[in-house]
Amino acid sequence: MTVNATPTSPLSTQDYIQLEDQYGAHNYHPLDLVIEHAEGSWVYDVEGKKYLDCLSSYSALNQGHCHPRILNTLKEQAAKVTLTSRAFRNNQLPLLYQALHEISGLSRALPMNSGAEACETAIKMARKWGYKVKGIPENQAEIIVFENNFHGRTISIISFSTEAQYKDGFGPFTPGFKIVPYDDVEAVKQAITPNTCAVFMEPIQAEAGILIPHAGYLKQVAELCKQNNVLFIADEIQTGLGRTGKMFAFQHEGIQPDVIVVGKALSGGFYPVSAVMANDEVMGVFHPGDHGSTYGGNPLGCAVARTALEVIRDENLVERSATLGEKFLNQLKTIHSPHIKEIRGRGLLIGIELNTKARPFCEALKAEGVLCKETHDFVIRFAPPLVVSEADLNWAFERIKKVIESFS
Ligand code: IF1
Repeated sequence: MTVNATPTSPLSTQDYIQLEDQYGAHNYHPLDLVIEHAEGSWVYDVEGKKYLDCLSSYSALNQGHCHPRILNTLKEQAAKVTLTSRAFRNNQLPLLYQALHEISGLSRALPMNSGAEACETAIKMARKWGYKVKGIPENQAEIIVFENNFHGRTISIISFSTEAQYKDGFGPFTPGFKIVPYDDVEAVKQAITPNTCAVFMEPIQAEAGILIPHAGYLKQVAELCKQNNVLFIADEIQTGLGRTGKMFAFQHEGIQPDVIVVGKALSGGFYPVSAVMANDEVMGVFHPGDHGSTYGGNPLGCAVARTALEVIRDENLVERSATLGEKFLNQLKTIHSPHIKEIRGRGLLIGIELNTKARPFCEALKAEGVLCKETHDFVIRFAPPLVVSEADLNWAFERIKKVIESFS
């Protein structure tokens, strides 16, 4: 079948799906709606049907779709200068550095584009710190990571994935990572050696099914790190920037990591911008030529990111996430169904763990106008934009309740 769009015969949902199937790599299994435009918490498909977005592109849209303030910055900056490369300076990067310092308390930042690149950067930085500052013998540095982690798709990152599918067919892998069970302080303690340069973790394991460690865990791991001169690296790419009801998820335990990695909502969904933050002693290991990126730190991305951070502050998105998240979680807990194993969440990052496959529930919710995605087969993840209204959440709740309670 050939598919051709003309002004009189626009493409249908099936046409787009067919084109995608025919010409695209099949590395995804998306829900079959084709989004045409979006605003705030709502998306509209090519048939004009509207849906409440309860995924927010995996927390990249904390500020909601097409936020007018960020859009304005994007337009204005795009008309001025978009890319300088780091061969020259631009007048937006310094201002983003300052904004990142203000939210993190860490003295320096390094800009990249995707989350995976920022995680790679943190790994390189931790290793170099291990050799140059801690004095680990060459090529012996070890990084402690966790079962069921998710930090991206590059070869080095999948090298320490415990998800067979993420590794299958992609070897050989990068050595230097020690995998221990999550939420087990003793396991970290046992794994630390004089060659350990860092502990690298998600403060809440989102992809693994919204796994929230027990109270005190992060604090105890952070203390272990201090005692052993090991860097604590927090991957806040998904949990950061307000998603869990704090600016960063580690703040629930009042700790200060040595390194923080952010991405996703750093640009409010407009543009890939990520960053690694650390203090002088750690960031100081990078010298000119050690590391970089063509687009990392470009003025368009930096301007967009700075406005995206301002929106989080000016619209009290951290507080909204905390209050709305608690209300929504309590509402969800009133749903009674033999299919539900556990409901857990922090802020507006919520998972409903089922004792059956979650995908059919997500399909049924889509038919009701609520978009969400299963994670790890058995968990439905809810992560609406933090600008979502209470009324819209109530609307979603009614539909979620109906779908789950009527599921046979
Ligand atoms: C996909 C998952 C979520 C992340 C954390 C780094 C990255 C991610 C904590 C890498 C990315 C995304 C990737 C996206 C789906 C999504 C995801 F299910 F795959 F695991 F959110 F849970 N650290 N997570 O969550 O950032 O390089 O993608 O910018 O389709 O792979 P990235």
